[in-house]
Amino acid sequence: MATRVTGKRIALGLIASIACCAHSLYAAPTSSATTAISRPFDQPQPLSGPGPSAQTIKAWQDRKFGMFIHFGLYSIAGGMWNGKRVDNGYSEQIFANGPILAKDYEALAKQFDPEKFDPDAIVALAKAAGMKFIVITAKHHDGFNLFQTAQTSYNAVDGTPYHRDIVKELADACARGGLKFGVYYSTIDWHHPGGNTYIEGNSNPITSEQEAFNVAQLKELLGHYGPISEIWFDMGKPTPAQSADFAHTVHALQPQTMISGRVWNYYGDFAVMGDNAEPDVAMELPWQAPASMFPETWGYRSWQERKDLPGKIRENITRLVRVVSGGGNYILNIGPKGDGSVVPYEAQVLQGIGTWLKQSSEAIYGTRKQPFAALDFGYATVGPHALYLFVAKLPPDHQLHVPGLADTAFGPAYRLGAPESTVDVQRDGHDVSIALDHLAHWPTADAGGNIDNFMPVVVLPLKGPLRVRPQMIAASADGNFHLQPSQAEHYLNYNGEGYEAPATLYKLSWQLDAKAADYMLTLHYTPAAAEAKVDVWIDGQRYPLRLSGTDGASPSLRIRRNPVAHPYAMHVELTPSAPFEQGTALPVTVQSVELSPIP
Ligand code: H79
Repeated sequence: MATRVTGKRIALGLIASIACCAHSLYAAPTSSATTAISRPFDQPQPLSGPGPSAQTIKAWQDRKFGMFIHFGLYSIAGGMWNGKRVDNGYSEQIFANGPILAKDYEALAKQFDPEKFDPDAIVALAKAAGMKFIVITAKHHDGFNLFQTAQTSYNAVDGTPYHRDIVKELADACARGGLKFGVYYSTIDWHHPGGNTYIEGNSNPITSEQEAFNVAQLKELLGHYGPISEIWFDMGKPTPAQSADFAHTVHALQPQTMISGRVWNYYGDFAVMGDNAEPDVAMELPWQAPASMFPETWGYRSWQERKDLPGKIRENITRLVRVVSGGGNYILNIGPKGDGSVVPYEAQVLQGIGTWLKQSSEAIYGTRKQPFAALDFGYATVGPHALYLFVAKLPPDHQLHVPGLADTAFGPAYRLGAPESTVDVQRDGHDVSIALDHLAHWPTADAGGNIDNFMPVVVLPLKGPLRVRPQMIAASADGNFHLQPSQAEHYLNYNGEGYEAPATLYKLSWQLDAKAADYMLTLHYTPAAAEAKVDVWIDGQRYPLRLSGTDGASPSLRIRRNPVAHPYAMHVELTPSAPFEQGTALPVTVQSVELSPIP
């Protein structure tokens, strides 16, 4: 039988000198190469090297909504070449999609003179939209640079009639306007001598010469433009050493810059979903969902059909709310025209979102993810003093049913923005419900084009701690549990070896309606050649397990429930042996976890 080891003993054993680590789930830095933060032991630890502080990460997460700008030479082409539409792939990639000869594409630089590019107006638009940060394409795959770089004259200052540093001007405008500023940086370069043009998925290997070029540019970007709140690495298929090189270059100059997961090989400070994708599993680490106005393009496309403005506003409010309710950050793109002007339709979408956000801001910024697996009426977030319910779909009985909240004390509920009309929260078994018809300001009819009435928010003021009884798995009649992976919450590692690499599983988590205090636990797994080590966590207590590999069943483990730490459910988790770094996958394929009570 495996020995029982407490998390506290592990933490103290590893780093005896750190006094802050007495909590059983918290890890100290695990090696001499320090990381800026450590996370609870049942979560992946950041890879080594300096990085953003816990405070920076929290502030980044609290911003929730930002602007992406795709702007470059491709904006002049606008999805057209030689008078014809180029419709295979994104318009910012027209160089490769055309395909266009390098000398012909380069000639666009002589036309680059975006006289209508107005950084202060863009900042004002972002603020009107409720956005808290802006990220612009300093360099996209075409290799053209919006900033002055000593590495090549192929940049807005030295290679165009515009002669101005767009990155600098936007950085300054963000500073004036109080927005955080970040840069997008593609590590591939179709224009680089000897570089590849398009290969499948833009998963280009990075030559060591390209790596050196990128590092030199990163030093410029992190050195010359003030604080960079995030750097949005994108694409390519760097080696782990190259990802580390890029990340370490950034953090050596600005440890507080949040690095996107698309630096790959798990070196990011936040995970990035696929283009226009959202996760379908629970997330516990910082993450962001990147979105374009239309999935077909990020760069300006002159012939894009832009219809149904109210629908586009509603779509983006819904995406924002869904992402924020999952604890993420939503970054929505605009693709200005070649002259630098913002497409009116895109400005109107942002203004529409801003109108909605003005009345709903309390329920978005600075909130935490919803503590429920799913809600039939929509989404939720948790603020310091309230639970916020976003009503995407009016339930037929006009009541909002929220599971597992019977032990939370609430003040009277009201519609956000209309606190004068209230309704008491009803207790309903383990659940609570709110009768919307008792609210004077409830929109009874379909919101239609009226954004003010779209996705209304109900506030449940908290009068004490939020206590959520999770959805629990019941024991069979004999008190045993037979836990399947399909019943578990899955936690995934994103942004491994490039865009096409699938996310890997690092944690399974079950909530059990356990009646006994002590159980024998056995893990069943698909036999494999190698030995493996995993940790079982019971109510926050770590139990290491050594798996022979060949057996398919673990030694049995005596475990004990901790109802003080987890009053409702017994929380069972499986992770790689702690501490484990970002990117570490569970070393075995789990078939089931069996628990039987010990009388
Ligand atoms: O800058 C934007 C894209 O140009 C860049 N990422 C965003 C933020 C990007 N470069 N390469 N890729 C994304 C690879 C993505 C490929 C795919 Fe697709 C996206 C495959 C399916 C969706 C492109 C669009 C190919 C088919 C449709």
